Amino acid sequence: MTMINRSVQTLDEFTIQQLRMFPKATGELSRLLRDIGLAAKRINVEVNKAGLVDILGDYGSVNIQGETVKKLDVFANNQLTGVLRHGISCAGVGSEEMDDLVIFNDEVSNQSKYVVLFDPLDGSANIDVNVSIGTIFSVFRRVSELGKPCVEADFLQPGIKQVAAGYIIYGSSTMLVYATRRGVNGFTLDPSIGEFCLSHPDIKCPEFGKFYSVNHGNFFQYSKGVQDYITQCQKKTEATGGPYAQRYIGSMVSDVHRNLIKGGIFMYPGMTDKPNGKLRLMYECNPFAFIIEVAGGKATNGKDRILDIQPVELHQRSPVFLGSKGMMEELESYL
Ligand code: AHM
Repeated sequence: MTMINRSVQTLDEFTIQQLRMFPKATGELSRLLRDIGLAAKRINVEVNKAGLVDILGDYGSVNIQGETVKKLDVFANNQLTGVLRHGISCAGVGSEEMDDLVIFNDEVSNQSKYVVLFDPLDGSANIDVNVSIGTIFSVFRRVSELGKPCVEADFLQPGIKQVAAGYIIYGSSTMLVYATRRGVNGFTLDPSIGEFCLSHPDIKCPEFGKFYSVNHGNFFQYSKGVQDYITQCQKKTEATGGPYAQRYIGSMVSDVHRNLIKGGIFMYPGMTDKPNGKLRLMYECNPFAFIIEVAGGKATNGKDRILDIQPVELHQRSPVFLGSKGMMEELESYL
């Protein structure tokens, strides 16, 4: 018989313990995180089956039960939207997968004080080749009046206003990492009990690391400053301890997760034909900038702090540079 290790704290136990430190807290954020954790467990099950599509039926085809097999990113999007709609902590959601916001607009949701933005399955192009992918989320306290449906302005807040942000990485093990202003904590899914268990308490991003992560194929489309910095990363110098190792999977959750834990810098710069790069401010840059900053690192768009950018539209893109504080400062001297 498997014995449960009582010294291990589950995600629920951890958020409730945090809540007890604030007697006036309502517990809505804990419930919200629990809802996201539940969606993550369901998505995890499907992601783990992804390699079986060839024998179980391709996406879009009809499976043996007569159901249409949904694309995984659509499945993930529906799961997250569904749990948040049926929970009691969220007034509406925005998703990288959907053009428009979903305002829940029912009696309970209109009383909820949070809105959530998410990228349900980031890096989904990597599914076919069994590379880790992830879910990214960002939580804002709404600014509109409680009791009414939430509005676009609740979502279009600068990243500094995030109450929490996090990600789930579907990797060699599945982890949920989330940050509030109080710290960044990581939980690993224990499949034997189906719970996320605290495995990485109080994560700090090392001040310097050994990794730089960037799409080298786009090198000649980057600005001179970025090119010079990348070239510098490949040189041996006393001051930086370089050369750094280049690590780039092309799955932001995996690339940033590694650099958060081990130290390093992640870059998706603007390019000659795409001055704002590829990644989305609200779904990718903001949540990771928040996590990295709470962990002691830095995040900019090459000029300004990501968290200070006032968004003008939900799906806007932004160049992004984030990671270990010392490496970011080195980069800034080139830009
Ligand atoms: P997606 O929104 O199509 O999933 O793309 C996002 C991903 C990020 O996870 C990753 O950092 C980036 O795209 C990689 O892009 P590129 O292949 O251009 O380097």
